[in-house]
Order: sequence, then structure tokens, then C-alpha cells
Amino acid sequence: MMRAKTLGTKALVLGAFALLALGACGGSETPSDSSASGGGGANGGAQVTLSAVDNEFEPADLAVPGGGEVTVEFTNNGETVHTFTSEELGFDSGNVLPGDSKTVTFTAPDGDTQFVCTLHAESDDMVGTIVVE
Ligand SMILES: [Cu+2]
Repeated sequence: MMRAKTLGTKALVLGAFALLALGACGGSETPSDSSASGGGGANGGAQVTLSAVDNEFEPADLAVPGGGEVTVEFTNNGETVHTFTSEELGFDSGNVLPGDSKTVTFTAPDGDTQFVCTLHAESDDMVGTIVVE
């Protein structure tokens, strides 16, 4: 008698769970649009203040943003007359009496530009620099 041999076929169930690691490292990519390219010429321009004492400007280095109109409120805190003048930029406050102030508007230059008090530039070196940032 032959005994039929039952071949117990062991089915190895391979856990074929191939985890496909998609290259996408989680997280939503936020495309950074750099649409804001340009000189940043905002409407209205910038406003800065400058004062004069006897006999110098405060600050002597007047920082202004580049690329637009700049309005400077110039106040004379000294006891003598002063001016805020730049031949290069074409403005001149004229004489500003002690305690008075005057507003001057100009277009920001490309680079640092000197300004003076016409009354004391030579005698007291009353000069300043518009520093474009
Ligand atoms: Cu002066």
C-alpha cells in the first residue's frame, strides 16, 4: 500500500507591502513668488526730519530711502538763521529763522550727496550728507 504523501505546501506569504517611499518629503511646498521685484517706489515718498543747531546739522548724516521722493522737515533749533541747501539736488530752504521749520522735497539721489547751510558751510563747516539706503 502506498501511502500518498501529502506535500504540505507551505505558502510563505511574503508580506509584499512595498512601501513606496515617494520622494515627496511631506509638507506642502509653498512656492515663493518673488513678484515684488522693483525699486520700491512707494506712493507718497518718504518723510524724514532734520534739524539745525549752532552751527551743525542733526543728524549730519541724513538717511533717506532710495528710489523715490523724499520730504524733509527741516527745523532750526539754533539761535541763528540756517538753511538746508543742496546745489546738486536743486533745493534750498532759504533762510529758516530760529524756531521755524520748512519742508523741502526732492528726489532721492543715486548716491550719497552733500548738503550745506549756505550761511555757515565755509565758516563753520556746517555741511551734511544725504545717505541713500
Ligand atoms: Cu547755518
